[in-house]
Amino acid sequence: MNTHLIRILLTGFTPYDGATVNPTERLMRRAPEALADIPGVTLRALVLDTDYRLSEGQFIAALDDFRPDAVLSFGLSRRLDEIKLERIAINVDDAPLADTGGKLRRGQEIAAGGPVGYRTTLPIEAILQALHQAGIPTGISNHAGAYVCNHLFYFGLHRIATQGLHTRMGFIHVPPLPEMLDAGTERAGMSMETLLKAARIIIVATTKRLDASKQ
Ligand code: PCA
Repeated sequence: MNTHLIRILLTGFTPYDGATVNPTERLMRRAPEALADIPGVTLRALVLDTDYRLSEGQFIAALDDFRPDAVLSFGLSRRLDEIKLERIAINVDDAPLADTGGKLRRGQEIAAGGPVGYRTTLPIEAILQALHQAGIPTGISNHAGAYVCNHLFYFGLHRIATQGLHTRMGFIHVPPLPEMLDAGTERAGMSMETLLKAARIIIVATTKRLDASKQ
């Protein structure tokens, strides 16, 4: 029997841009209990500040302390109606919106002289298929924006690469919760129950790939 537990770090973000809710923060609060029964996995869930600088230190602390086999980072994208599995992180901070610390970044490199981009190290095609099989609206995206989510995605992959770690990492953007949408909208949003179900499927698909690559 394989008694090795796969260590998965889940991250989400605090509300930003004047909102009071970020579904990914709520997902982090619910996940440890709701997803505690996934066999072979030990989980840690972390809420990061939506702040370029603070999120880096918070991420490094968890990476060093927990030493995850995989990091699944979640963030909100208010315009989405489906989950987006991000394929590429880019080496640029460039958003018209300041972070929650009040910092505005335009056209700035994340890692000076670092590669222009990194590809996700999650099996996103397998994850996409598993989510579709469960009837959860999902797509693949080639651009995670250039705000704090892409920042964390790039920063994390760069850190993992430069430290020579085997940790896999990917980023998942999620739609707003139904209650975050304007009254009368035709959009559905995505419920916390669906988000939890999706997180479970993503964890299981990632774990399968990690198991396979160890044999
Ligand atoms: N979404 C933002 C940052 C935090 C979050 O949940 C983004 O897409 O960059």
